[in-house]
Amino acid sequence: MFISFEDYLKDVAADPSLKQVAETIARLSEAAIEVQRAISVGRITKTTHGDNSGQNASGETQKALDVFADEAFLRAAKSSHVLVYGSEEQDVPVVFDAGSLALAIDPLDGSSNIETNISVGTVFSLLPVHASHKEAPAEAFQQLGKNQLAAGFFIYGAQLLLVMTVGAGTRTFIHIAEQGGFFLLNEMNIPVTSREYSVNASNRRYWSSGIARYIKDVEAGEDGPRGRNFGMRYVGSLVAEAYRILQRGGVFLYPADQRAGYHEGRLRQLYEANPIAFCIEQAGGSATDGTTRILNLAPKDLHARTPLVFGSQSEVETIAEYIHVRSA
Ligand code: AHM
Ligand code: MG
Repeated sequence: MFISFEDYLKDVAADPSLKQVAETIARLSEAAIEVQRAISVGRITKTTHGDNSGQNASGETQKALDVFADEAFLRAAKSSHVLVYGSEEQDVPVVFDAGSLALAIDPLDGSSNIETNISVGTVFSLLPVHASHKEAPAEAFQQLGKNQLAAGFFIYGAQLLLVMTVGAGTRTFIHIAEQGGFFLLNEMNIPVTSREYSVNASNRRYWSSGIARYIKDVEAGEDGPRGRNFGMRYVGSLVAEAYRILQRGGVFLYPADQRAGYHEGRLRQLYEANPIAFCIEQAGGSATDGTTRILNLAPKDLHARTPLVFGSQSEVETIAEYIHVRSA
């Protein structure tokens, strides 16, 4: 028998400290269905596809679908228990009238893949707003990632999936339109060891010596110091890489590099690294900035970046050893 998302959320809401979290995630899932519908019709609707709409806070070009997704999740946040909404597509956090939660969100991750029919997604993180944040709610984003109450991501791909955690394991739900909702698909469990890595190797010449040596050694396969063959997969959509790793193990790296603007890597701490790290850890994996646990990193501002390494525990540890050895 299938367990519906509704029933699962009822269980979550039985814990009074998570009731508002459960209700908020239910609203986010409705917004995700809206976004999935917009994606599925492609260029037929000009309001959601194609034309660039401007620039986001990081100076990156916004696509129409970035803006559409941001508006859909902003409405969902406003009509649930979110007091402050911090989005990749908004320069500064948006504060509503009432609520007990801070939502950090990348409304449309991997948007460079939209036209190519490759999976894109939405990544979200829910933090508590404490009494001490009431005067300046955006300060709720200054908490460590380990304070997250819930985190997850939607994947708009061959299937509409929701991967999420409230700190008691990581689960995947699949949307079945004919049945009118999401249903539990899997409890995720990342294998400890792996033979698959994921990195944008075109940046090799900008990497630190530790990262370059790690990749050189996995590429050397059974003839090299690692003594076994590895495969490589890189989609360019964080949600797709994260889900593949949750399913079958592996390791993902987006390290810092020497390009201007990449000295802290590419991915954003609050709405990419933190939520992915929470889901990965809750599935038995690890997530670091190369050496330090992501969920213990001192928070910087809303749009700050961090190097990100996550996946099978033993491989994440091996990468930290390469970084330590090379910088020693
Ligand atoms: P975005 O939020 O602007 O879409 O950027 C994040 C994306 C991730 O999905 C992906 O892991 C990474 O950027 C790919 O970067 P690159 O094209 O440098 O390999
Ligand atoms: Mg993103």
